[in-house]
Amino acid sequence: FKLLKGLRTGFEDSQLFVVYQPQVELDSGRVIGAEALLRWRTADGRFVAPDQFIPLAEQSGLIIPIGEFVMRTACAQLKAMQSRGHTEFRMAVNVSMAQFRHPGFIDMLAGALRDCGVSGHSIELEITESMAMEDADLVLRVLADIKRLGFSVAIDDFGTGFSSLSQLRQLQVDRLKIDRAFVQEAQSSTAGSTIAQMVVNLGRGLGLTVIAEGIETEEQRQYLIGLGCHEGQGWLFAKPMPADQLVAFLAG
Ligand code: G
Ligand code: G
Ligand code: MN
Ligand code: NA
Repeated sequence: FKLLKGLRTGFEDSQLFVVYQPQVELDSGRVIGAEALLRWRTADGRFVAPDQFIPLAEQSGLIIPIGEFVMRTACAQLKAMQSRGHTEFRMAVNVSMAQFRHPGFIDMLAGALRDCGVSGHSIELEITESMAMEDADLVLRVLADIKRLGFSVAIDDFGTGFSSLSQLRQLQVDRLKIDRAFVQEAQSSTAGSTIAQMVVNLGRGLGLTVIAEGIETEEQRQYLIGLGCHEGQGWLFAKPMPADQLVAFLAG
């Protein structure tokens, strides 16, 4: 309860901000985009982990204004990258089930695009695997509206939920994100490597792009390339960084 109160006043006092983690094409290393990640630094300088405060924001409804803040911040940053010549840059933004359920969600997205002067075609929304398998009718309906605005859609944390493969086939998604747990177990455990391999094959078989997260070593990068994984994200390439550093990172 105290944390929720802190989050509410922290949001009002601009303690929340967005960092960006580059995403690369695995074989060439070319930067193709970035994932926007929310951060909370309290007044006394401590960081609260997203795993702690995002569930709280979801339960309390605060995720609606906070999610809008993230979307608008990411869209404005995207616009800034585009005006520096990075016209192919793709911005990925995480969204919650609570946002999908909110009746104003699609209008919020359309408003953010309009006000920032960007197209949905340069933005990817990340939904988690468990979310994609929950409330199928609602998710299918909202996804259709999202696709109409031009957004692409990725399924985050793939491999950790309980996907219905027939449902996955129905969803209008563009990309699967292999959860970092499988990337990190891929070379040390048979189960980890089996799942990583299965997710890549499943994604490719469905005509989707596959991106692996949490890549920390060159060995992991080579292993994933060998599996046929297209894209990656992780400390090997870059940690999440503030907007000004992202601009410098792209400049090379
Ligand atoms: O940055 P970090 O690895 O600590 O992120 C932890 C989790 O928080 C990730 O699973 C990520 O998807 C989630 N997360 C980060 N930013 C946002 C956001 O803006 N909205 C939502 N819904 N989740 C986010
Ligand atoms: O949305 P998602 O939960 O997938 O967010 C990615 C999270 O993973 C972020 O919190 C980010 O800080 C974290 N992360 C990104 N790259 C790495 C990595 O290479 N190793 C580890 N351990 N965590 C990472
Ligand atoms: Mn994500
Ligand atoms: Na993830």
